[in-house]
Amino acid sequence: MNVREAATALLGTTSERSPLSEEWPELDVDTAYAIQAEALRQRRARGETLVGLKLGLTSRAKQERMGIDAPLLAWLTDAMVLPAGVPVPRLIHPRAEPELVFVMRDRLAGPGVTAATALAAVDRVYGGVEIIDSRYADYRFTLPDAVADNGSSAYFSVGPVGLPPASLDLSLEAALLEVDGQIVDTATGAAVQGHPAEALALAANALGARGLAVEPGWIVLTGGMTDAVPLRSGSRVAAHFSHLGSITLSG
Ligand code: OOG
Ligand code: MG
Repeated sequence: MNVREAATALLGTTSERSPLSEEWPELDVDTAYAIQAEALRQRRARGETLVGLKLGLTSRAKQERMGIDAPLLAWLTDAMVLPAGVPVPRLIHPRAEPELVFVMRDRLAGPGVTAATALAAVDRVYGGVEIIDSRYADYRFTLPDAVADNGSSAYFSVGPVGLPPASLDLSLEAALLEVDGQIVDTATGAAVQGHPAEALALAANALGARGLAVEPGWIVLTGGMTDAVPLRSGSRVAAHFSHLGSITLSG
């Protein structure tokens, strides 16, 4: 199997499959990012537009659940945007996670980007919910598997309130995660690398090393603050943020 074949296979997956690393044991993280880039190329060739990027595995809750202790980057396209009120389309085994979301004003590229310079390049911060849907059975995968699978990305929804980042302390911004009326988890922005701007800086430095940048206007999901919860058909998941409003999704 080569990079193009792996990208095509993962993009075409509509039910649980075995991890790529089972048939490709020497798959490394760099090759996995090449697979991710090829999958993005194929998405763009079929008319999707790149709208930003996401970080994954930036909180301890997520790293511990997945058994992987390193963050990853993945791409977001317009086809992944879920407008408010639209039910989540049928997926393999979707899970929902609350995230802090940046919309960029300035271009940002490493090396040397700090949380402070990263935050200064942000236009607005929003609350959001990401719907992940790993193509791998039971969400069991290695870091290269997850990178190749574009970080399990499926859909994301951005909340109704966008604030200038200087107007609130994002390390203290809280999210309450609710499933069918019950609060099941809570976290603050500090769960994400100490401050979500640290995650943005990490992305800018990682992209800079690949000759890329975080571009103006891009949406950046900074990573699940809590563990993700299954989004069952007929159920309702909501994330309530302290200053950034609420997002409700139905499965
Ligand atoms: C990998 C994607 C992780 C996040 O926010 O941590 C992610 C996974 O958990 O399947 O999107
Ligand atoms: Mg996520």
